[in-house]
Amino acid sequence: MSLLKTIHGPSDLKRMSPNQFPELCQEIREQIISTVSNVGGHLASNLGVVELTVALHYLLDTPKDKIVWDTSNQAYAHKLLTGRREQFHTLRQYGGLSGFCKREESVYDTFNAGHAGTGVSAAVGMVEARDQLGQTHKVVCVVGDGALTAGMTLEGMHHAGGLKKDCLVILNDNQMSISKNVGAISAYLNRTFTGEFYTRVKEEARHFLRAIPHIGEEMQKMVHRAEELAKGLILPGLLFEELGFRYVGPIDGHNFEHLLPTLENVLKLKGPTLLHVITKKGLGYEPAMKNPVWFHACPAFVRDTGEPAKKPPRPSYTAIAVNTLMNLARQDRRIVAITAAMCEGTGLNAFEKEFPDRLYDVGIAEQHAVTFAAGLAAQGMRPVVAIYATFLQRAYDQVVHDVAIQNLPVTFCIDRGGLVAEDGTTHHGAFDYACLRHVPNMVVMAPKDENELQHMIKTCLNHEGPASVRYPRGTSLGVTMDPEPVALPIGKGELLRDGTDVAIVAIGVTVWQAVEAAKRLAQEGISAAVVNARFVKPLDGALVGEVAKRVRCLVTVEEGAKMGGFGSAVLEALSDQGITNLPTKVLGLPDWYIEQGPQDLLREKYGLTAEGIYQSVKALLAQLSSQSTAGPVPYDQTQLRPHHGYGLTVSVRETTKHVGDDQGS
Ligand SMILES: Cc1ncc(C[n+]2csc(CCOP(=O)(O)OP(=O)(O)O)c2C)c(N)n1
Repeated sequence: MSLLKTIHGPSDLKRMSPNQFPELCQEIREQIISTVSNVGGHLASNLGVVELTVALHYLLDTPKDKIVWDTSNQAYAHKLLTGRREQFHTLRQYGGLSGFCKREESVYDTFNAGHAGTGVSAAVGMVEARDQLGQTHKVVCVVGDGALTAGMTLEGMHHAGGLKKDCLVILNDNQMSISKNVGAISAYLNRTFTGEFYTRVKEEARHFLRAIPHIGEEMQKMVHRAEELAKGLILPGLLFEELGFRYVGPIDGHNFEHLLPTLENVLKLKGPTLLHVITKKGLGYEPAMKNPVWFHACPAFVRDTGEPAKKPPRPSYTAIAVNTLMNLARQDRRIVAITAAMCEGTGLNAFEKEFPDRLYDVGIAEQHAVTFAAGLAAQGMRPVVAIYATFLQRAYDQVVHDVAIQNLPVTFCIDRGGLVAEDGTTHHGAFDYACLRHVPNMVVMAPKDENELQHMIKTCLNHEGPASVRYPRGTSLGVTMDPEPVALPIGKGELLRDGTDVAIVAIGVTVWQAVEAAKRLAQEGISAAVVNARFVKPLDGALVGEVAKRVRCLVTVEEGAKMGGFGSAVLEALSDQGITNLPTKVLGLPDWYIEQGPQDLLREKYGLTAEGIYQSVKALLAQLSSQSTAGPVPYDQTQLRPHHGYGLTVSVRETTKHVGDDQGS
């Protein structure tokens, strides 16, 4: 009889005997491994926190007591124990469970996350709310050693230490961010448990798999050994004590004999407390233990071998970008690359291999990454910040205040621009065009394909000021590559097709979709011009204006938020040129948060495919013909459509077939 199947919520867990927990954990691991092998996800982090999650839900009175999971990429066991086991197979899929905590998904999810380092601040807010409201529940934040390097975590601890309110921070220390954790804080944590204790925990973990058939017996031995070792090894966490936290630990996060009594005791302590728990990423699945970096956030894989289920047919945009960067770095000693804990994701691990002393992994510290780049640029270097669009959001002020005002030559390689699929709402790169295009001095580019990408990277590095190039998640198109990257003229778009009925002005990955749409329109006798804008800023207003003058209407396309984005730039350019009577339509992401789902599906849903563009052009032309007989076109109601996710009940008027509900949560 499965133990996990008997758990419909934490109260069922409380009815169990702790003796059953090792078996339960084994079942939880099984469930996580089999689901993630099908749908992909954050495997290694989740396998590392199974015991900790069971212990927390056993001892706390959730949902009255609050658990805040920092980043919340490690909340799968939490989901399984809080009534979501039956939906677990839908994890990270369109309409399914989120891979992160979502308040709209469960009362047990106390705070939405996806970006690292927000947990402590949110927990401190909850502590204050509790006290302000005269409540008595407990607030516990689980934060990883990677997220501990985020400035926000330290800001939160700094505040909490000063407030002196009851609050427990659990440091889930697996010595890994996505890759090996870096920097002085990580080195500090290392020193706290160097030597036997940590080595032993690792040893125990290694034997874990072998131990499973004889759980009881082996566990007892492990407990005994760990207890022996722990004696006298509990070193003060000076750093945390100085920040006003009582430090307890380190303890073995896979050992219930330690976890349960220690947690029970620290939950009774007054004031801010930090419990240091040592865990092992990937525990319970050998391939993930061997390669926790790949299994941090992996695609679907073959369970028996740990190999990816599918191999991409062509290199990714990321790989092309980094190859270009390496090519240019060979010729220019001033080029250095910076990542904020995303060496693998941004492809910079290849750069690091060739230029180990020209790659900086600054930890989860996007703000620092950007200002650090500004400092390098101020002294004559050519820094390249490779960063996901979504994480650049955190460094907005640094882009403006530290880079752009001083017109410093920092290159931003903005990866995962646009829709990113399964990671969903917190990870889509929706706002970068809008965030960057109003920043004076900034050049904002997006290539139509990988060949243009290499030229744009060269353009950035040639430019004597800040410049960005944004490219999507996924496989490149397979176009022929020019032998060498060449700098493009800044602010010049290209006219890919001329036409007289409609102008489709597109940017980035939407350009080829626009060309496809134009071909289809041509079959119906509709003559469509297609402009590849290349630059969101400086926009080629002259080209747009010239084409606009010979068509009857104009459509813009971008894979980004419509508000203040590329389409807005085109409309402003038309208005600046006095072209005010041309019917227009802006295609892009609407004013609500986009749900998780496959890129193709979301592109279709939001009308950003060739078919969607074709339909929008036809609708606009139809409006034009009806307008000539029936007066002005009414204001597009889709602009008014309210946010429809997150449990809010609102009435929705569907006005086009390409926008729809935010059903992801
Ligand atoms: C602001 C931000 N930058 C980068 C990331 C990408 N990221 C996701 S998880 C992770 C590592 C987190 O490490 P840690 O906090 O130790 O948690 P673990 O996964 O090891 O449990 C990183 C860098 C992110 N989510 N948020």
